[in-house]
Amino acid sequence: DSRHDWWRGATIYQIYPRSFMDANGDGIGDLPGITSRLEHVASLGVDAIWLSPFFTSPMDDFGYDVADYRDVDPMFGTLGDFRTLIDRAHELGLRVIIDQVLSHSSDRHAWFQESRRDRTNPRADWYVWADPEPDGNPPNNWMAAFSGRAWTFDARRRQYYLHNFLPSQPDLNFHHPEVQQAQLDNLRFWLELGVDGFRFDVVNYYFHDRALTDNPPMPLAQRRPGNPQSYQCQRHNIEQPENLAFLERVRALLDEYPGSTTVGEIGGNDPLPTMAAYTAGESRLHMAYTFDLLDSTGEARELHDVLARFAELGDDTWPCWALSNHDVQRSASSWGQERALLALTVLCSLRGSLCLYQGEELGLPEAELAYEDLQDPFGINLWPEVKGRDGCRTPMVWNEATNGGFCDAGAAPWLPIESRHRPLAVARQDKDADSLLNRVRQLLRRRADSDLLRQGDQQLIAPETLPDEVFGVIRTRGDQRLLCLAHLGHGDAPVEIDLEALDAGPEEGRALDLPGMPTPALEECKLSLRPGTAAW
Ligand code: TEU
Ligand code: CA
Repeated sequence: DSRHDWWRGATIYQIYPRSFMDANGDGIGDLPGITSRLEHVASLGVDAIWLSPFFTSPMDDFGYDVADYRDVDPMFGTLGDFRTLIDRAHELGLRVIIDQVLSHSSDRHAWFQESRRDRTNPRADWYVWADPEPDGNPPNNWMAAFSGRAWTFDARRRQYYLHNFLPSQPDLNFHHPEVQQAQLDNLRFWLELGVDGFRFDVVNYYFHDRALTDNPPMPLAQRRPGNPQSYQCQRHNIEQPENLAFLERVRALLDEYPGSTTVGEIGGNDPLPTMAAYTAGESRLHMAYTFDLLDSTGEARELHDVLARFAELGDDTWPCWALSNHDVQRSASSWGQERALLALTVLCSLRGSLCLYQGEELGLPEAELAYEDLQDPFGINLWPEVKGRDGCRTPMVWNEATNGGFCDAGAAPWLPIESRHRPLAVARQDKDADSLLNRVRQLLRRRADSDLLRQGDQQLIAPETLPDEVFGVIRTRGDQRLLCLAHLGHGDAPVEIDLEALDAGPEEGRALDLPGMPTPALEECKLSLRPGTAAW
């Protein structure tokens, strides 16, 4: 049934609940707030929403530290509010994908409370515990992502426990069959509630090497200054072969709910082979979320190389591309604000599914924050070397009121509203037919209505056959062919592209009108393309 394949080529809109819409005036976004703004999301023409975590949590990592996998944090509302949200989303034709942070829990989770009590309790091995070295040091050299060692000593058990992130995010021990079963049961709980799929947080972090082998050092060239985890290869703390069998169990569960889907966040040092393995043969994950374009600055060669590497994995691997999310600098800042539409036009030309991050449709730049404003432990711990993640997490701007319509004027938003965002608010762009928001709506509809764009094959055009700084792909489906070009260079001078030389200039070919782009001059198979524009 092709309806069950809706996720192939779909556009997924990521909502960060804390920062989307505050309905009860406490300055923090919540589920009723999201429900009240779903019409905006539906107006974009996207297929689904992905909700970052809204589960019970002490919020040390803003919800990526779950204390109860089956309940809504009171800050965000109730399970009843979530049911209302799903119903409204479905009414509007939006599927609902929720984040699942299975790899680690919060240290406030009842499982960890029990596990840390002593070495003999029923959940003693649900987390990764290890004795200190004779000198008292941790059992190996593994480092955590947000600074320091991946091991914290627990005085009661007189043992270290593993955490790949904050000390308050202990890693679950997936080698334990009961842990696997407990997490599968949690997934079933949400499937029964009617969710359409999951975004799996750090899906390649579930298993660790039981021998606790030291990680090798990272080659100098690949270290990111200030980020301790980048000083060693993530080899033994993550990504163990046992995960494949677990993902097959996950898939078997999902297959009981036709039309449901999964997208796995796959990071680490060498994610490509992992993506291939995790999405192979329709028995594991549906989609592999890729980090590769998240730090793109919009250069033709860079885009080509990323896609070429990915293409080597073959057609079996279904990517999910994103230019922005809640962890990285907003794409309007990495590409340049005047290139926000160009960036999305390129994104929409790619084979794979797409993730759009809230505010990307408005062209919001990264917020500039003072140290005093920072909330993210990653940014605070590693300041000033690492920029942190608060700059992409400031609240959405719905109108031009003091708090951007995100919360009441009297409330204090949990992160400040960026003043440069207010003139880009939804209400203002709504009224302007030429606004980025309205262009993005047209663009996304174009993609939504095209089987070729959503599911067609893709062939990269070799940079050597194109003028400098021009990026291009050819999409094909049946007897349809679409050539997508983007001039990512700067300056004013147009370049001329000989379509015949690209083997892409059939007589009946024509240039399509693209939202917000000049109609390209196409004469005798010669296309003229200006810097900063795209042509299909
Ligand atoms: O992020 C995983 C991830 O990529 C981080 O290790 C990354 O290094 C960090 O965000 C700095 O850029 C996921 C979530 O997206 C993130 O928000 C969580 O903090 C993290 O997992 C832990 O659950
Ligand atoms: Ca609220």
